[in-house]
Amino acid sequence: MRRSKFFMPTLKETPAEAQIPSHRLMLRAGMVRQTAAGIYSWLPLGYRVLKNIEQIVREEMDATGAQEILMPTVQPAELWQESGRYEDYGKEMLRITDRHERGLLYGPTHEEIVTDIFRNSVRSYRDLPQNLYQIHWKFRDEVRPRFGVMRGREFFMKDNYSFDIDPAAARLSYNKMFVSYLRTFARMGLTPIPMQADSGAIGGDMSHEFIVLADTGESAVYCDPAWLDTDPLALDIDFDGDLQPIVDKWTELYAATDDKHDPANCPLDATKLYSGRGIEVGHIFYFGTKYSTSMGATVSDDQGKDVPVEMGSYGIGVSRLVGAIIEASHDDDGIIWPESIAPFKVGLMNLRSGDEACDAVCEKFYQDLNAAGVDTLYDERDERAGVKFAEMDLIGLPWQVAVGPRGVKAGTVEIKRRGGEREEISADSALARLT
Ligand code: 5CA
Repeated sequence: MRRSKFFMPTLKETPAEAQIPSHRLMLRAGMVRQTAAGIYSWLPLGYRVLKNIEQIVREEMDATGAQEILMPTVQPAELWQESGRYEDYGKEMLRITDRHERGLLYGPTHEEIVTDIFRNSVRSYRDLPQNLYQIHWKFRDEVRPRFGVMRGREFFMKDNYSFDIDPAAARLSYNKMFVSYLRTFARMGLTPIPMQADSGAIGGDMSHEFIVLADTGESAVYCDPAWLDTDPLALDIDFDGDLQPIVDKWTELYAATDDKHDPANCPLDATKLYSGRGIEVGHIFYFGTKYSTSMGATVSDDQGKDVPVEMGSYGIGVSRLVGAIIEASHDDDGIIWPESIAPFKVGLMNLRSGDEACDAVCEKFYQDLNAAGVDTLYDERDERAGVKFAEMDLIGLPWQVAVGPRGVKAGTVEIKRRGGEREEISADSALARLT
């Protein structure tokens, strides 16, 4: 992509309304624009990141055997009256009346819809287990939307729902999601810490929040420092095997948010405890037959008896993750994207646009990167070098390559990892390193 053509409305000034680094940086880098309180439009740079995160979430969901569906954002009120949550949900639910005076709502979550699909489609234990997911918009009319996409009113979520014949099978489904979440967040360069949690408005018996560490996080976290040395990507995981040992290994280490942490009952000495701040990026729930009983979602078991299906639901804050990753990875100059989700891998800067030799080296380098399938943002504008360097640091691409007249004469380009040291090497070696 050529910078002169790319729609990336960066800001020089720090927007006054933004209180935390991710919100400031996302606005300054032209990733998003606020359309209304807690409601954002995603511009090309931000949308690329959102899609990369979505794709990692999708790949990890597919690896567990879950299947992707797409449910409507607008839902009928009747289904929520059946489950008993229509009144309970309160003012966070955006209620809509259509021209026939029927009650609709913009979905804050999808347990009711998916339970309705299930009860109309599945009759027998032979069709279980099932696990259905979607990646889509939700709306919650938060009292205080803040911190940009981290606490929005409209936000992008991966939500999935498991259906099993009995509690033991439901536990297997829960474990799959637990382990899959560890992998998902680790692939984004994050350190995920699962914590036992309350099930709140979703309800149920067992629940874990997945918190990632970031200094500006909303929750205080206390945990065994061993958490910080565990690498989920090093685990050999077989989703058809018994995952209980992995879940046990991860949950026997101490971890709690401040509302749960009780120094008097903490098994670790205060001096040995890691304390920091974190952001909730995922939440999983096992709630048994809460919705299947109230909504009549039953299947016949192997004795021919009708039983309510056992369910769990599992959420990942996909749009929140964009902010969370920035909170976990930035410096004074801007964002530092992990390579797995970066909007482009390489930022190529022509430091003397219009100079024949520089233009020729840059054009060839750009074409070679494109031919090798390396996503590149090529800044060929007629701008000062300082402006280009500052913008590249702000938008945080993993690699920067600068081409100037001095280097071109010497047969070199300057290559730098975002946040690392500059190196002068030949254009060919630079290309080899990036492809
Ligand atoms: N039905 C369940 C699981 S699908 C559910 O809705 N869970 S949740 O309420 O915990 O939301 C799942 C995830 O969505 C949260 O862990 C969080 O990362 C994200 N999320 C929740 N509220 C917001 C919000 N207002 N803005 C951005 N992300 C949010």
